[in-house]
Amino acid sequence: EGVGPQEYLLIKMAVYEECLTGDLAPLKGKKVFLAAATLRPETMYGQTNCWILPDGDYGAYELANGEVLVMCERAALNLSYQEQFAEEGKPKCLLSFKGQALIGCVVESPRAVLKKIYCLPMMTILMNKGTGVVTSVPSDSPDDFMALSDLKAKAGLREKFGVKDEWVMPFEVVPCINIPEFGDACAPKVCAELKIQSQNDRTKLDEAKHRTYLKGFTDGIMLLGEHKGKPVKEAKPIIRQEMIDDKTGLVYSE
Ligand code: A2H
Repeated sequence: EGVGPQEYLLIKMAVYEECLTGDLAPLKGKKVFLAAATLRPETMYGQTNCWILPDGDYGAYELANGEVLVMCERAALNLSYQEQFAEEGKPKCLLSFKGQALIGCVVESPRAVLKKIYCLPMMTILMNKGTGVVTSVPSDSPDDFMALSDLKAKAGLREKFGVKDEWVMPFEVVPCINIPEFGDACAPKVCAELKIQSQNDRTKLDEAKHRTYLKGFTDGIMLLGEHKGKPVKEAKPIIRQEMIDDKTGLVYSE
């Protein structure tokens, strides 16, 4: 984070047709994707779920090619200047809704080993950054690991947001990168070392992020996928480009 623009890859998570009901019913028949902004495309093998802010404002925006992307309005406006939409500065919004409408939705996400990815609530999503949609890789992201741990540990939290046990309880981290200092899943390791209590433990989570983020890049080795065995610093730009080429990822700057 700094003064310059941040360049993300938007991961196109395809919404299962049967989830386009209720508030989302007007989107039936469209190809709908949740657009998750990430800086770590090489971790996509380890996705376990997708994070949404229940109270956040989201929209479904139609691209020039007819596909529909779900994100916050600010991101859609930014993206409209980046050649994805029919009209620059005027992203076409088909539907607006609160994040809660997406909770329990199932998506299929590129590169993920798990085929069914559930949308779950995360309280710490910032709507002024990225798209407001975050893909969860609890093996390598301390924030993701703690948000998943909170949902598993707190029945009241699941109940509050209408989260069924079976959307959460079966899911464990999917190790996708080895870091010699931390083993096959750095986030749970560092969260335990720092005795992090919840997703709201901001100071410690920032420390955990600092301990793991750079190391994943400099020392990490891929454990899954076509680039298994390669160092992350070699595989990361290749995976990023492969996802752009096969259109499962979109470059997005803000
Ligand atoms: B990262 P930066 Cl495995 N609110 O992707 C909160 N967090 C958000 C967000 C938002 N609106 N938009 C994106 N993010 C997350 C993977 C990942 C990420 C791993 C490890 C570390 C990591 C899987 N989640 O980020 O503030 C997204 O999570 C640590 C920095 O722009 C995105 O990349 O630097 C990252 O934060 C972008 O954060």
